[in-house]
Amino acid sequence: ADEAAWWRDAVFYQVYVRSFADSNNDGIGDLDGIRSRLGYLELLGVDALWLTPFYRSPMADHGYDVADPRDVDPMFGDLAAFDALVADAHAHNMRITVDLVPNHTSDRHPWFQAALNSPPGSRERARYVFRDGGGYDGSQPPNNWTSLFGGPAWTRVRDGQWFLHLFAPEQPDLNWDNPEVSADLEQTLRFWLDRGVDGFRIDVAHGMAKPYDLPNMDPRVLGTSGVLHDDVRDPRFDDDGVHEIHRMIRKTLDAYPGTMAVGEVWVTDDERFARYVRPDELHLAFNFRLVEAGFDADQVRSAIDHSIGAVAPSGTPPTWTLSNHDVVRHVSRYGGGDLGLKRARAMILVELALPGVVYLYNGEELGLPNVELPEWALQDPTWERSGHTERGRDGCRVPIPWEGGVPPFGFSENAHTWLPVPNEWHDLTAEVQLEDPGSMLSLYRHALELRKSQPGVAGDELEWYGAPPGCFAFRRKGGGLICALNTSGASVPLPPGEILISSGPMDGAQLPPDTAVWLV
Ligand code: TEU
Ligand code: CA
Repeated sequence: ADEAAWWRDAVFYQVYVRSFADSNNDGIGDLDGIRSRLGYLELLGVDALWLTPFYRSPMADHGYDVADPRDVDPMFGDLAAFDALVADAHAHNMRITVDLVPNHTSDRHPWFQAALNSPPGSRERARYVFRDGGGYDGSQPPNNWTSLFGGPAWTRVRDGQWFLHLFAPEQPDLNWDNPEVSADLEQTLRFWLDRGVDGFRIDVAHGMAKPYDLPNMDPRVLGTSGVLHDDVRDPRFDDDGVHEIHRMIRKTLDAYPGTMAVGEVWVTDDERFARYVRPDELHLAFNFRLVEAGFDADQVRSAIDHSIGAVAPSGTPPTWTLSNHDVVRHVSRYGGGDLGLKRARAMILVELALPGVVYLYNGEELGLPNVELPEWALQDPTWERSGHTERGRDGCRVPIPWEGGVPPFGFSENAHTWLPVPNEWHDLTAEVQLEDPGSMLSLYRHALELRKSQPGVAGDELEWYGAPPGCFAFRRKGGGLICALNTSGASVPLPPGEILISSGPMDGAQLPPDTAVWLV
């Protein structure tokens, strides 16, 4: 049945809920705001939405610190607003997937509050990872693990014990050896499935399970972000025990036909990565190789080959991502300004020509750049915890400009939005771009429509053509469509065929620098 499943070649659209559309003018995006923009998303031509966490939360990590996973935070609406959003999205032929955060809770979750108020060794503490300290007097953390947001992964509580947090101290890690923890996640899954969701995005899906004895990190992986360093394993992530959790999740989903789960799996070893996508585990796993590749044909090609190769043994489709809410927007990564835009236009044609599943990040279809926010505006915990050496992730989370000439451009009627929207974005509004056939938005709409209508975009394997240095061309096997990309400094001849769509003006019959085309 999976061979025909809707998600195998779907285009998902990630909605960063705080930043999408504000219905009640408090300056923060919300569920009713999303509902009011479903017409736009249908016009854009996406198949499904991924909503970032909207659950009850004190918002220490903007919702990735969940205090109640089975309720909507009043900031974003309520359960009735969620039900209305699901119903309307379905009426617009779009599916809804939601974020799950099983690695940790908020420190305000009733479980963690109970753990703080209970003694060492209690049942309440056993839902989290509490340990006695190291050093002769227990004043040192239990091991040398670091938090991905900076500093030690341990915080000490009043009675002297320490608790583990791979992210902020407001995000204590759950103890997945405790059956209460998995029973609770199963309840959360059913809660949202019964409300009609079509699937889940699983946060830190390679985390959750921890090795029983919590061995020290190898000094060579200290200070990295959990990515495997060649043959050196990072004990914080990708513990074998995590697979049992994914099998529980899959079993629950299988009782709701047509639903799916995609995991955030930051594991670079192909074999270990492939263990997550199986008929009895995750349907899909993100890979971030296109995020890591520069605008360079060789790097992009090797990212593509690698990603396809990693999932081939599993028979599951690859996934493609250029941007998300954790990384610098790709227009800026590619050089910014007109050059960044031109390259981003080329890369969306590459991405949409590939076999598998595409994840778009809200605002990329408008060509939004990362924003250099003033320091007073920064809110991301990674800014605080880095000791202000890193600017954090706010720059890719600025509210979406919809219409009009004055910030926040229809995102809200309140001028004080949670992050300020730059004045220059009056040229980038959805309203302006819908009218302009040369806009980024028009390119996305056209390419998404062609992707649906071209039978040639169906085959699962790629065939590469010989191409000049700095260029590549591939065809989906069994189909007619060829995609060619030029990242070199000079125009190059095109493969034979008729041009279906190009990311920018052609140079006579030649493909100019920073440009991609589809040919049939
Ligand atoms: O991200 C996990 C993760 O590994 C990345 O956050 C990355 O290490 C980080 O962005 C570096 O700054 C997920 C979510 O996508 C992220 O937004 C959350 O902050 C994080 O989990 C904690 O829940
Ligand atoms: Ca609001």
